[in-house]
Amino acid sequence: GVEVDEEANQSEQSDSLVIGFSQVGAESEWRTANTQSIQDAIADAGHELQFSDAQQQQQNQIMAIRSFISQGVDAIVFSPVVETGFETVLQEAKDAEIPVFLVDRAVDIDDDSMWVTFLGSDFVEEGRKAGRWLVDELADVEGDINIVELQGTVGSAPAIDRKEGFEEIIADHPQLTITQSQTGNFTRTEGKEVMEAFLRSDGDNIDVLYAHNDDMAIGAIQAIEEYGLKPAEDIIVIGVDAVKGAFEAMVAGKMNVTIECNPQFGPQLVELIEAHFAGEELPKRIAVEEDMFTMDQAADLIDSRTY
Ligand code: GYE
Repeated sequence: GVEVDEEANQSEQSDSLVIGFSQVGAESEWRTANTQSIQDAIADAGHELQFSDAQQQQQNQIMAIRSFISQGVDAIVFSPVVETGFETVLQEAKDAEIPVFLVDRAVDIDDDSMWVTFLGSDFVEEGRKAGRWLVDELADVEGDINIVELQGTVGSAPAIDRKEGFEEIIADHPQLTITQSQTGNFTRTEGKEVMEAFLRSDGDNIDVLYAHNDDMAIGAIQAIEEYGLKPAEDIIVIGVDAVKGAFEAMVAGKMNVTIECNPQFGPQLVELIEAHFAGEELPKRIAVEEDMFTMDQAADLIDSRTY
């Protein structure tokens, strides 16, 4: 007969965690890559995942977290669609003694005892990188520069912070002005629609598009072409994320730069969860490291990109 090592079996079982993950949605290439990375990492580590897609609706996230609590999951992973309005449900998780791991997006809550750690990118710094790149690019250009901005989801950490970081840099350069700014909700469709509206109202005076993510930039590129202008030539196009679609647009000469925001932190997240259950004290804030890529680097790098 087959000898079964009961003890090894048992300890493997008790190490396996049930993890509830309340994800923002499936609004962008970034998000799809992020979901994949977290799903894979949890499966590879032998844990069980309860996955819930909120379709960018806060109400759905509150319901999902309540259902994780009533199921008694071991840990909750939570990427909040917006920064505010989650105090009550996070308090409920805390009362139920279920550790919460914030990922990707932050909440605007002072009491950081409601989560174990926050693992995500520095969105303000991403906004600054976009601003610095533009200031550099336009160093020799004289006269006023009109910038239109496609904001991410209203009230979300990346929309608030990417705006703040970018504005901080251009504030020192009075010739740079944001003339129109609206949300495109991080999607291609809305990015295109809002860019069409920007072009209709002031098409011949737009010098730069700053989009809070690549998907909106890609939608906007289509709007610019349909309007009869050349993206990246007539209008400088800046995106954030560094997804494949942005590399394709840069290789095609239609986009100037993308600021990296790395979604592939699934393995790092699983390490943190396991460290927590092993009794380790974790820092409250853990940053994901990232870079930025321009049009002239795109062809060399596109094949090495993993998202
Ligand atoms: O940049 C955007 C996505 O929260 C960092 O959400 C994330 C942002 C990402 O929809 O593409």
